[in-house]
Amino acid sequence: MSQAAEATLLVRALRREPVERKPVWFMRQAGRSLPEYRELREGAPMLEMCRTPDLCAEVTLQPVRRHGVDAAIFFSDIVTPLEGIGIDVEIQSGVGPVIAEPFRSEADLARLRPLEPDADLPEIAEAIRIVTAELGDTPLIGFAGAPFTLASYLVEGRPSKSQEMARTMLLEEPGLFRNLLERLADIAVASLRSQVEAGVQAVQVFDSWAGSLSEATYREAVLPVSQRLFAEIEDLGVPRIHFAVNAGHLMEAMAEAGSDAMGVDWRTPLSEARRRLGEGVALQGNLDPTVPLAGPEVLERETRNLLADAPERGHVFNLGHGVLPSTDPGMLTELVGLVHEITEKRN
Ligand code: 1CP
Repeated sequence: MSQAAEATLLVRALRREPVERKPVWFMRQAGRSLPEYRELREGAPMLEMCRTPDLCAEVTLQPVRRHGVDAAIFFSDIVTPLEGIGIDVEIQSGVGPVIAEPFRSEADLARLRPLEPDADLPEIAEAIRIVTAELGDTPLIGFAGAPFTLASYLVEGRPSKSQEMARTMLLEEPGLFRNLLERLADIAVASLRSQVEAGVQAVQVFDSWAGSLSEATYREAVLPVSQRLFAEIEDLGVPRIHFAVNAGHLMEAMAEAGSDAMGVDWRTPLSEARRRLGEGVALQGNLDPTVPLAGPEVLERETRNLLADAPERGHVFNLGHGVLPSTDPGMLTELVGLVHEITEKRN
């Protein structure tokens, strides 16, 4: 990693080193809240965009130009690697990922061959190279779907509120489900390794739907696989963030997977997360994504409250989940300014 990359606010905050002011970026900062995104998206299927390096690079850069965030997140989706190995998946507008032939039995394991990023998804490394050249000193975050969350899409075949089919398979056929998770971990590792090689300076593993599991089930069925995933990217030397929604009950267990930082959703106060997790892990989050919808006074009040409750060291400001599509982009620009102003004063 270059000297410049070492020095970014994001990387230092994720390593719990002192920073002049807190870094801020937003999950789903690229996307439907931006008119310039909607204009480019017009008519282009999402996964096709992910295969077009210039478009992908442009959409990744849009929120950095507009809001002055301290990091870009690479524009792609957690199901892109599945498409890369030949799974028939489509991202339906207003729905999310839909799998043509959901994963149902042992025979389906054969469809989950290893990912070879250079051959299967060369567009991603190319887009990352374009983005990092344009970003200059602003770091780029790469990402992957965690095994359980990807498994839930494969088994359910589409977005699901409580992952009932996936959780049933986990209980009824634990060996098969474990094999599925192991293959998905291999795919995530291959994808993340190639993203880092192409230039991303931090990675986030999204286990968005892990919160539907009890702690005991998470520990038994998912944690060992996620632990292996994080261990197999440790040598890359970039900070690793681990995130789930509605998973306050799993916080300690998920932290045991071995990331450098935990993404916290808005339901758990950051001071509570710090108390439960200790000083050894950085925290990212966690403004309620509806706060930017509620007007400038609420935005300032809630941001000040959150920062007063957040640890001084090892905190990256973010929302507690993705930007809601109806968010006024002006409020996000405002929020970036607020976080910079408030945290600069304190240092
Ligand atoms: O314009 C459109 O209609 C497409 C909407 C869209 C976008 C912009 C989808 C469909 N994915 C994305 C991009 C995306 N997905 C990014 C890009 C970078 C950024 O954050 O700006 C990232 C990091 C993701 C990751 C992702 N995809 C997650 C994990 C994060 C999270 O929100 O919890 C998940 C669960 C998905 C699946 C997915 N893809 C798209 C949707 C609508 C969904 C969620 C569906 C569901 O509710 O299950």
